[in-house]
Amino acid sequence: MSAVKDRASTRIRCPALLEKIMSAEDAAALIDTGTTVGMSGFTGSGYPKAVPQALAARIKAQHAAGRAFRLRVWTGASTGPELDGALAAADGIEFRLPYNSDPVAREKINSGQMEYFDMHLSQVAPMAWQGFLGPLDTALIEVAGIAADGSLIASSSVGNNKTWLDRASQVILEVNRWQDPALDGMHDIYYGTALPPHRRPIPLVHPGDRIGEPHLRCDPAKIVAIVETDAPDRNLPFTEPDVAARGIAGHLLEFYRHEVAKGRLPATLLPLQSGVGNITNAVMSALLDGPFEGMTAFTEVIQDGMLDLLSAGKVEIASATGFSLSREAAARLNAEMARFRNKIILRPQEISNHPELIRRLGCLAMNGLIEADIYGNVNSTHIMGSRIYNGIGGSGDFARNAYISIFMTPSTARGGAISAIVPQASHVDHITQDVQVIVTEQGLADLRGLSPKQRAEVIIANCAHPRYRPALMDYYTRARQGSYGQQSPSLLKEALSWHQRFIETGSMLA
Ligand code: 0RQ
Repeated sequence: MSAVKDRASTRIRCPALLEKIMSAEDAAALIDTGTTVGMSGFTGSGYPKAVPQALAARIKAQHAAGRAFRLRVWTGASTGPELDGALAAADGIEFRLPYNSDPVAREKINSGQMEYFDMHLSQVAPMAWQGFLGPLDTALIEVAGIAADGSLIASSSVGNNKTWLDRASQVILEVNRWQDPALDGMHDIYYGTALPPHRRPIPLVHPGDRIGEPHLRCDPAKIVAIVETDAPDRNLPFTEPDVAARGIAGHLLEFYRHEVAKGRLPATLLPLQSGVGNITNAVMSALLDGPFEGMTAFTEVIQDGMLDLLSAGKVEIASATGFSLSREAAARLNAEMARFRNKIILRPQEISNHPELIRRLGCLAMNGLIEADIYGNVNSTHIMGSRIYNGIGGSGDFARNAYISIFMTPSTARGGAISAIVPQASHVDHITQDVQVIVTEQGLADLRGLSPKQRAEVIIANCAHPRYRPALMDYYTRARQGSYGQQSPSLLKEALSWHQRFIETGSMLA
């Protein structure tokens, strides 16, 4: 035990807390069936890694003994296989919120074995405070260390940790020695949020503003267990942008150049928000080679491409709530932490995604989509209208409030069997009013100021794949003749027939 304490003491500087150190199995035993656990973690960073696996083992043993054991799980956003994957595989999650990208959990959701509440990421903490989500029993939070005064040094993501620590009846901490100790000082935890009618303006007017405290507060009396870990975040391999992603990035850069030339954007652009994935990395690479200097980012996640932009000095400061890096980029971040430390600020997700701040700063929102219809309604979440892919994440927070809301996608999916541009979206996350620009490798549709019919013509002409363009034009032309109304012409019996054809034949092509 004393050896454990000695090892821990470099990261756990508060002597009074050393006696709380225990094994992951002992900590997992403190979590009961039927309770709600608020976990740290955002897009694969800063999530607890040991206790969820011990919990999964406990759940399996309980199930084998014929006893029910399921939890309600709240997170920041997606976590990793050691958390969502392990608990879902053990059939231990009864209900989960918000964003998920774990394939095992996705399968449980789509087969009806797990309830999933997909919500805007900025709304999770406020709704927890408003009491809309029910009580929170346990906060299970990864930290990079514990300061001498008992305050917590957050890990590689902040997510909803502040709220979980404040709201939970008991707290379990994982102190992960893999996380770089130099993360200390990178976080900005704002404690000024309140419930209406006591809300005040959030005093942030630039992505680089610090408005809070470097550490998370935590009532030591609530800490029931501290578990030491030494395990990496889920660092996915970097995928080189493909031809379509590079094409999309090219069109977008051209659009930004044009907007600057027209005087509608400053030469430094406006704070960038970028979603996750291959296309975003391509856009970041294009920005690296592009003409814009002195940029900033007000976004959710720092990806490899953003690190390159920071490193090159093209982006001066990036505000986010967590990292989502490849293994190589994570190693680079750790090696050069001293340099990046002053250029990156990690905030609670209710601040990184706050509508008030996104609107004030005038963010350029760049997100992926699954499908868009000819009128510019966007589906970011559901395959064929009913199967969840990931979730809305922060895309809605940014899309509605951005200076320009941009959605990007390859024009086809599944080897060309699916058109990303369809007569009618099979599910809508972003209504046409929240979508100003759509970009595919075919081209860019600037929808600002256009009526639905004008939008349809531009989207079909500029964004649809040539293989699907004639069929879309044919549908639209007939809808203009046979529709019940002419504001957004549609043929109700036919509008979703492309999706039905895919389900029946494996292709949207007739
Ligand atoms: O399926 O995984 O089975 O191969 O959808 O598609 O092309 O790899 O796209 O990784 O850029 O993700 C919208 C999902 C795009 C993402 C979405 C299938 C395709 C593939 C993924 P497979 P790609 P990307 C910041 C902002 C919501 C959250 C968000 C997302 C899979 O951007 O989750 O924006 N967005 N958050 O085959 C059927 C179509 C399809 C399709 C693609 N039209 N029909 N399947 N696919 N288009 C981050 C956070 O909020 C945390």
